[in-house]
Amino acid sequence: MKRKIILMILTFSVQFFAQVILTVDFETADQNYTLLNGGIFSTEDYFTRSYNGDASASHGSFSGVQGTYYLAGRDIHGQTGLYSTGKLNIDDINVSGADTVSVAFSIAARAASEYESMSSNFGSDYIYGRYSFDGTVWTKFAQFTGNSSSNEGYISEDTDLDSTGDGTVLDETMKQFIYPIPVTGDTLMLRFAIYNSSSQEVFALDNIIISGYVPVSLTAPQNLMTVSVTSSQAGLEWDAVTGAAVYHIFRSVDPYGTFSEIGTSATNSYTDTDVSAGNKYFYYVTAGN
Ligand SMILES: [Ca+2]
Ligand SMILES: [Ca+2]
Ligand SMILES: [Ca+2]
Repeated sequence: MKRKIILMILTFSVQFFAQVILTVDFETADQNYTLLNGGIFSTEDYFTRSYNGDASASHGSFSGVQGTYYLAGRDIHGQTGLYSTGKLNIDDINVSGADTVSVAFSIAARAASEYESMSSNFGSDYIYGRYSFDGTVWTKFAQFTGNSSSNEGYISEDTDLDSTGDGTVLDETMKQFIYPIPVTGDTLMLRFAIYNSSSQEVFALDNIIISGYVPVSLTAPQNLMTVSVTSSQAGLEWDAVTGAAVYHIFRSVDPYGTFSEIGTSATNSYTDTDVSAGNKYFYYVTAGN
């Protein structure tokens, strides 16, 4: 009986690691952010870091809060000037090396009868996010507003950014939204603008997470070898690769032919049980995550 197994090893694979670049969760005051037009003007009139049970800022309890603190706004429309908007600024976010960035955050809005879309000049209610890499060109990436220019009981995501809400309805439970941002520079700036025009309307924002997707090359698996061979199976092993979460095993009967993936393994070994005596098999293994 003739058994012959010949092995080969292939190359590098490029994978993308998501890594958190910056978090603004409001658990610490003024950490990584600044507020414009912030303050507590009365218990029903504020734009401030707050928490459930805050006696100085009346908003009831929001559920799904990350940690204890969040940013809350009520009746933000003129404490520091006619129709002034509350702004949350996050500057100097170093995204160098990332191909793509995502911005995730949680948002809630208490039900009220006076939410209007941004097409209502005086009663409009909104929260939107913009980004810039150079500080001059700003691109809106997220928006929440009323669904019509007349009073409604809620605001929702404005998925097409046309100033009328049309998507997920906000309520008192924090909901997470995630937006991709194409990287065109090394330093990212974010702005959130919040405006609500009556004392009944309350917004809350929490847990802003900026993540980067960074290309990382995994090294090729080395020293692929057979550790056991019978007439019906071949046991393979190779050196573990740092950062690999899965290995893909490919096989062909012709070294110049088409290799097919015959299986995956979470560890640096694999047993091919689909072999028969008298054949040559060629293998390669790639690392992934
Ligand atoms: Ca928080
Ligand atoms: Ca309103
Ligand atoms: Ca819309």
